[in-house]
Amino acid sequence: MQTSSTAAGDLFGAHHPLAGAVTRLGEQAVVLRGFALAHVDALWPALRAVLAQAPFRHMATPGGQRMSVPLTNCGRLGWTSGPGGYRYTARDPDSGQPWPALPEPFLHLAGSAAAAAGFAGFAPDACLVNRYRPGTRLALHQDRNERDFGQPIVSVSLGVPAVFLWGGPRRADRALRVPLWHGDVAVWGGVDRLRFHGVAPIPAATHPLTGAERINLTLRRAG
Ligand code: MD3
Ligand code: FE
Repeated sequence: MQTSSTAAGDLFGAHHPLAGAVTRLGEQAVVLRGFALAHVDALWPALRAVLAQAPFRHMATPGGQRMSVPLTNCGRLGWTSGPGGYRYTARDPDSGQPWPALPEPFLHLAGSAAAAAGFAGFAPDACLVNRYRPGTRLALHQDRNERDFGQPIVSVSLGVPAVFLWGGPRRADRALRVPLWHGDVAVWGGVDRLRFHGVAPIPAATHPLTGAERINLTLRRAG
């Protein structure tokens, strides 16, 4: 892992230990430190509106285990899990309604972060929203339910910091521990798209915006 600092400037706001830096995790994987800070004022109310329409819920794994991290979605397609496996659906299975539309501030942030990481023209059609409370974690896994692995994934961290686990192409590969703070945006694509990854148990901490929670937005081109 290599972090290079550039002049942060006021654009990023204060309070981020590395705002403006770029942490390179792989040939085509970077963390843009504090990139979302300038977008949070627009993102947050848009996220509240999504949650009012499609609240967080615990899904079950295909094996029947309750997932500890509740989730919801917005966009044309939403990621779901259940006895039928992992899949993208056009409707919220709880309400029977289409998922809420992808808010414009989400699209704007995803497109500009992808472009800054070298993936011009990224237009996501799916946003998975994960909510982490203290002690919850996400076990090492690969994301392979999308149609085109050539498309990048943009991930936005909000609230309480977390340790991201950045593995290799095989589950047994040793994972690097990468701290992610409020406002960090990670972009993964190309040769790094199928790396194993996860989230270590979230510490008991509070953040002024989210309270005890970490919220992660994962924007993808799923269809
Ligand atoms: C690296 N979520 O929902 S996003 C997931 O913080 C997921 O909620 C995590 O992993 C979270 O599937 C991490 C980061 C992420 C997403 C996809 C990746 C990292 C990735 C695909 C390839 C490599
Ligand atoms: Fe994942």
